[in-house]
Amino acid sequence: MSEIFKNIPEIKYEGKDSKNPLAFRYYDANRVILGKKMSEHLPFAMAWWHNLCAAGTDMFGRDTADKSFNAEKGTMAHAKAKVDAGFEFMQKLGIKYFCFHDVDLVPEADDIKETNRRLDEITDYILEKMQGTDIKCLWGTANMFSNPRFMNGAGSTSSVDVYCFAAAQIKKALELTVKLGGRGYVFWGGREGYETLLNTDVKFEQENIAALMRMAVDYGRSIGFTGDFYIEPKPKEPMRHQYDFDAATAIGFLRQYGLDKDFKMNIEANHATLAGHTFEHELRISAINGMLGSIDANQGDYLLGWDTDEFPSDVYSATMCMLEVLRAGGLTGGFNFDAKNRRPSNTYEDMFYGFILGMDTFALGLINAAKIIEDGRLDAFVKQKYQSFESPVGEKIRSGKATLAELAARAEEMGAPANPASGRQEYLLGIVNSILFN
Ligand code: XLS
Ligand code: CA
Ligand code: CA
Repeated sequence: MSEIFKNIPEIKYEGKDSKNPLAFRYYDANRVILGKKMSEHLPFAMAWWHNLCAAGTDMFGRDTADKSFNAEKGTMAHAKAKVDAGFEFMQKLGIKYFCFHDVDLVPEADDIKETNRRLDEITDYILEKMQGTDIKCLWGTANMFSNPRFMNGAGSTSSVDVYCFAAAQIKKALELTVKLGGRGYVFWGGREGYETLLNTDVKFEQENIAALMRMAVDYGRSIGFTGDFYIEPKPKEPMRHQYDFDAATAIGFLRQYGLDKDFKMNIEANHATLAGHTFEHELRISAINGMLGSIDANQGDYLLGWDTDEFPSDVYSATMCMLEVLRAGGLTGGFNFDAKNRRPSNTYEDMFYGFILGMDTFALGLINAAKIIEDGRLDAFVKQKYQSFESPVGEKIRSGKATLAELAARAEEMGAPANPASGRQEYLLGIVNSILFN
């Protein structure tokens, strides 16, 4: 097999003064931060679909990039060429994980038995390539949103036959995830939502989605899948209303249907902002519920109201993200660059620049977040802010022993309480800036 990304060397750490475009300026895999190597803090992953499949097509125009990798598209030879390209790409960048949808790996046949045969063949080939490397699958998933059969959803479809088809795809994708050593299995509810209540039974649809997830958990556990199942929340696009709007909604759904022990969240930055939240808000809500599993590392554009899936370049946001991840004790999943080059960035070099940008951005985020934690002023401020709850009455409230009548009596006794102390937001933002730009 010949080299695909000719003229692109292994990407190395050269330090912040390097002007070499094909080098890391901040991501230094072996650098130890808060007792752990950067590479352990940041298990990066390549998204098969964006990196090896998407070639720039949008609603207004066709491909701008060539992702044929010297093979005829739509053939198994092309599927294998993508594997070769993917492994060369990951090895040159030091990426240890990949994520995939079933249909990213092989061209889908009309007959699912044939598609599954192709999937067996390609995953045998991926396994072969994995040997002698430390590359593994981060998570797998089934694409249950592109094919027209899923126009009314997969778990939420109105057709019992389509529902069975979705079950078949999940079954196979789970088997492949186990075969490739995957840490997780994702449900992104691409068409699990609705356009109008005039034609939709929401309760019926949500119950069916939960039943499909329950069957997936049972089957996954029966074939030795010990990882986490993830819901990846997204509020809209493609559907007008998506059932997994945000982390809080998805967590409520999982609890409602008794799925919360097997599932965690896969939080995507761009989906967080589409839901009107910050990335760090979604991470915090997941973490405090014990459900911070994995991250789709990308970013949106504040001028555009859709899912632009850009490579992360916003160091401030990456810093806030890494603060949440460090405080939560790390991820059981990883950081999947669910990101694509802009349409005019259409060369092989651009594919590498995207990852170098993303990896350096998260390395900076990690370095900054560790400094903020070591500095201690932010954490100390938050602790101090709630200090009044360390009083006897505060402790009674916190331990669930207080009564409303008792608290009301105390309020009557004291008259009007003093205003709480200042939130000092500007002071705290100043601390963050002084740490970021010291
Ligand atoms: C789409 C999602 C999708 C999931 C996997 O917006 O990000 O790519 O990550 O199905
Ligand atoms: Ca995603
Ligand atoms: Ca996305």
